[in-house]
Amino acid sequence: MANMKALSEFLQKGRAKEVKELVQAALDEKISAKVILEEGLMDGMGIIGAKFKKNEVFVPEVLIAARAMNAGTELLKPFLAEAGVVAKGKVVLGTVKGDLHDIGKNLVGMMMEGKGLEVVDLGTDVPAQKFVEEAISNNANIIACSALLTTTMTEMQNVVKELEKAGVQDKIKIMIGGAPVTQSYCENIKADYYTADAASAAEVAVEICEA
Ligand code: B1M
Repeated sequence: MANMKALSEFLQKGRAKEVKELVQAALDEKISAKVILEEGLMDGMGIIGAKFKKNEVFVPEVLIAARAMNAGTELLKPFLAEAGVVAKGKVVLGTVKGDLHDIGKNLVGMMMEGKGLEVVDLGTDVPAQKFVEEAISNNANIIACSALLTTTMTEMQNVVKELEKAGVQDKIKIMIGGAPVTQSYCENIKADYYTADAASAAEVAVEICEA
């Protein structure tokens, strides 16, 4: 029987091959993608994060754990999709300028695609102007910004300003999220929506596109 504790431990050690094997074994046993994600992969990354904070592990260990996490989530991608859904809108997604964290952003993208939305993923380290240019040229309904650093989340305010400058703030909504981001920060910078996790982000995105 696939073991979520073992999955979490292999992720913490950055053992991508074993992580992939255990994720596949769990899927073969019909364990839900949500359980694998939350009790295996995110549990492991949460432990690594706590150790990183206490200087018990360092950037290289975190990086290989992150690679293992991305390898695992990639296998889950088709299982996070909902059967029979059709595209309801378009989202331009990215991690803001100066920020290289992409695991949460990738999850947001997968969940949104799973709900049938079309996602244009701009990657990491995306300047405010680029979010806006891409949203306009792709005729997107939503700009979705992720940030994991207190020093980079401020770029989200620039996205709001750039969108206003382009005069399309009524047509394109801005969603923000990531560990240091809060509802009150969202209100302060006059972004449109804050959500705390990837699944909620996908739900809100669908609501925006259907409105
Ligand atoms: Co970084 N790092 N890191 N790191 N790293 C954090 C974020 C940190 C909290 C660690 C710590 O000190 N405990 C800390 C930030 C402190 C702060 O600003 N308050 C930190 C730091 C300091 C740094 C460096 C500066 C370290 C250094 O170099 N000295 C450096 C910065 C590099 C840069 O970006 N310029 C750095 C580097 C790295 C790695 C490259 C090694 C690696 C990233 C690899 C990668 O992403 N490919 C890394 C990692 C992995 C982490 C931790 C350990 C894990 C992040 C993660 O992926 N979590 C993290 C500690 C932690 O979070 N506990 C840490 C799992 C992921 C699923 O969660 O991304 O939060 P998360 O996404 C969640 C929600 O936030 C939400 O949905 C997801 C859940 O469903 N969400 C959204 C995310 N985006 C959303 C968007 C939405 C809605 C919801 O709407 C649009």
